[in-house]
Amino acid sequence: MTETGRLDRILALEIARVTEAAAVAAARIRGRGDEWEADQAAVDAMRTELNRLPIDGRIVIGEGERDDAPMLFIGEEVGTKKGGIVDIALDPLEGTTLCVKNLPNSLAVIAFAERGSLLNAPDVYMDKIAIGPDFEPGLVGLDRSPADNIEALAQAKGVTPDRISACILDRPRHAKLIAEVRETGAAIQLIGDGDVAGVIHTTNPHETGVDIYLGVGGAPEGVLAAAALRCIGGQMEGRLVLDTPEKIDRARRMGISDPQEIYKLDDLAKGDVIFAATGVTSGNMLDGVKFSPGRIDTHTVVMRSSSGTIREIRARHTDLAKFERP
Ligand code: VTB
Repeated sequence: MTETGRLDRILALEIARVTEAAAVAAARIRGRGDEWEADQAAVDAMRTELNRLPIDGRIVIGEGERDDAPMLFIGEEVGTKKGGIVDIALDPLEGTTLCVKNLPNSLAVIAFAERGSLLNAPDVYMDKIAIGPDFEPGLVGLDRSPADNIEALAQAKGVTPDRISACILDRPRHAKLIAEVRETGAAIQLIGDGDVAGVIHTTNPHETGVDIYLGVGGAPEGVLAAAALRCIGGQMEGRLVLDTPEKIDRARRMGISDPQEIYKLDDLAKGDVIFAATGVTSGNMLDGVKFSPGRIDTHTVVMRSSSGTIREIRARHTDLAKFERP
């Protein structure tokens, strides 16, 4: 952190190297069906790059708890230690299945935040709702029915509900939600995986066709998506799904006392946040990694909450040795 208590501005460029490296490593295994290998390649590459950064970093949202995740586990310290103190949320390969099936919208994702400003979420499910910027605060919420939320959004947009499109993960657990949304007349974009992208897509309905994100996905992905919305604008709420005593206990040990709490965007990610994502497979926000002889192209978005700047970095890499495993 700088004297002003904010994240060092230089990190807003350095962060791109981290997601680029993870995306390139994962993209080499794209379409090959091996989820474990794709994940491992992305994790290794991200970790190597993180450890080159001049930060004193601590992972708060990572690959899992230490025993289940050999690397980039919650609590792991990364960076050279010769720099600012940051908390880190990461998913080296968000949408692993998408990557190994070569389907759209798998991403390498990371967020840096001031210490203590990201929700320390256990690796459980989270019920989520998100819409883009420019709506009155509290327009939609998890305390209301899907139909009420769709109708409120339609009214605010000056359209009928059949002009609204919701993005929902295609899972049996969402059968009721899907039926309720369809009942309103709204369309649904069902996605196989990748709800970080799904939430971010609400911020640009013109390009993505997504007005609202609804449903239950991973809590870590919820915190990452919130970090992005803090930078772009938009509204989001999340509620952890703590449906067993064991999960309630795990959450309590991570400092969560009310298992029913509805978290607003600022509860999920507050303070200064820098977010970066590099496309692994092409999607409607980012192009995937492109390989050609002697050259690799990557497409990254980097955003910062304190300035609201959104940078797209299309990089053409010709020194390919930097992507070789150490
Ligand atoms: C979502 C999605 C992820 O997990 O969070 C999902 O965004 C939720 O878990 O890409 P289930 O697969 O158990 O429904 C992913 O699909 C994978 O991390």
